[in-house]
Amino acid sequence: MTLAEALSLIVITDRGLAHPRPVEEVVVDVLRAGVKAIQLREKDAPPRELLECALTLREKTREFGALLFVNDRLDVALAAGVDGVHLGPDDIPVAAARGAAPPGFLIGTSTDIPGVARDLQAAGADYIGCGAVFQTTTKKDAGEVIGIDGLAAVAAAVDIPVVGIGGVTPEGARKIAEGSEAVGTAVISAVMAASEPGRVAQELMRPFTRTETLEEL
Ligand code: TZP
Ligand code: MG
Repeated sequence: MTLAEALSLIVITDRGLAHPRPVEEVVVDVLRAGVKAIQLREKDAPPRELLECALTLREKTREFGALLFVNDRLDVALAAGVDGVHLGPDDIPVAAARGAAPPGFLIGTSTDIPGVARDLQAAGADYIGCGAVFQTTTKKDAGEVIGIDGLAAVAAAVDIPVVGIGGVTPEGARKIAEGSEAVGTAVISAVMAASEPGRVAQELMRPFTRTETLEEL
């Protein structure tokens, strides 16, 4: 499976939204449903707690052959031995992380500006999260809604995989797949707050999952 295929859906954690279920329970449900990328993002957790959570999720993701990323904290990601880190504009720069990380360690980053996306690719980023594509209430400083066109411009500017983020629902995922070269989406609330997270995850992945047609066989 390529990185782009694994990124057809990144499920991002939020224990507040998962409540009263433990966040691990929601993660296992989506892993069972076939999700291949999880990002641990717990903004309120101190590093020690984040590490504990990363170690727990590392076991689960390994069991299902899925990738695990830690948001914001390269130190926690390296200490937990996960697959990668997701670094935003306020975190340590991608080039600095690349210099400190072992070979094969994955670095995701965020931008909604095509020129910046090219620079991040040159700095060593493996994928880009781009948004907010749609209106979101989950991230207070998500900035302007960029729409499908904004996402399409970023995806067209780089060769590395781009995923759309921000207010993505199954309907939004279909629009993204139709209107851009993004390889998938990253979601928090659509999955974390769902009563059936695995079922919603499958709906979110479907538009990006290649099905062979007769002509291709
Ligand atoms: N970055 C841009 S929008 C966003 C992040 C982390 C929040 C996504 O959450 P949701 O609930 O899927 O809109
Ligand atoms: Mg960050």
